[in-house]
Amino acid sequence: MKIFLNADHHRHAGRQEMFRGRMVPCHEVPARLDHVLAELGRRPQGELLSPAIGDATLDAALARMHHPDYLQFLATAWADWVAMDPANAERDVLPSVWPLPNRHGFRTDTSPANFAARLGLYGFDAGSPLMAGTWAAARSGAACALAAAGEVLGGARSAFALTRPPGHHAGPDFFGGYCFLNNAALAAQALRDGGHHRVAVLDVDYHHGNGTQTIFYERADVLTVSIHGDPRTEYPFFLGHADERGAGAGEGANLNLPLPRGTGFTDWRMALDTALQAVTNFGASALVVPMGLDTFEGDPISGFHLRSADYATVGQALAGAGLPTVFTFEGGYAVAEVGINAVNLLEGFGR
Ligand code: Q9C
Ligand code: ZN
Repeated sequence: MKIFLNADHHRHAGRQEMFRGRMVPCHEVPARLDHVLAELGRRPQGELLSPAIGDATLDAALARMHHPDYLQFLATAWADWVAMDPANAERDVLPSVWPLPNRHGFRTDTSPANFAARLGLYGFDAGSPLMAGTWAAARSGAACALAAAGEVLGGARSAFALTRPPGHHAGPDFFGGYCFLNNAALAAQALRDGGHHRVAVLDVDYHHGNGTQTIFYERADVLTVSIHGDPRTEYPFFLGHADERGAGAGEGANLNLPLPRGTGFTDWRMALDTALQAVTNFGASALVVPMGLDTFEGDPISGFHLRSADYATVGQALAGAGLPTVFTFEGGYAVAEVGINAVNLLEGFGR
């Protein structure tokens, strides 16, 4: 399969994230992608390419998945942060104050002028640092997702957007969970625009794909399915429950398969079969797989127990859907093993 590599990914390199009241080193580090690349060097799965997507095409695609005010916020966030105080340039951007919705006096139509307040409008956690290169890195990553979709539209069986920061937690107007632009959603929309009438997104990351679900929640043409740690105990906590089935025209076009922390491959694999059956029942003609490898037993921030060899089985099962497939690189924080696990999955899927 063709692999679209985000050559700008190093420009997004967070230093610290807030965790339980203190700053800890970031989990979502450039070395993650470098390990995938190194493993692809040992076990090549296809040609490595740079995306050839013009700025105007990219901007148009971004504007369809994200709100213009949010994109504008991301584009100028670093400059606005430094403008607050030149000393801020020494530190990454993190929100620390949020509006409480549904409280008397809260109005979404008032836009605060203070940058710290605007940051809290768009960012939903204090664990997703943004820095000088985030916008450039995220944009190039979005281009990788569009290029991968283009490859599949051109007749390829599969393509892989090898990029970071990841994307599945990014919604129409929010960032969080280390994600800024929703690469999987961009790929799914590109597949729709390219002529696939029904597209499915099957998210296998440990964390619920709250951004992707939100983007497509009221749409009948894109099925979103996610297998993830039960949000009652697992991040992102506030979305991802089994009773969220879509709304309006999208009623029935969202399927959440939450599993308890501690789930091993036997039960996870059964959920995957349920997910694949839903994709088949939906009648999708193309598939997007946000490929998180944080279901791995050695993942430092997650709670499933998949082993490295299991990812080949996952790849084989995904191939069984028989659909042209775009993969996007999402989570997976056991840095030394993430390359092996990713390539096992791709190898299991086949070229
Ligand atoms: N500090 C993805 O896998 N932090 N995002 C959880 C530990 C957020 C994961 C609490 C985890 C986000 C793409
Ligand atoms: Zn994750």
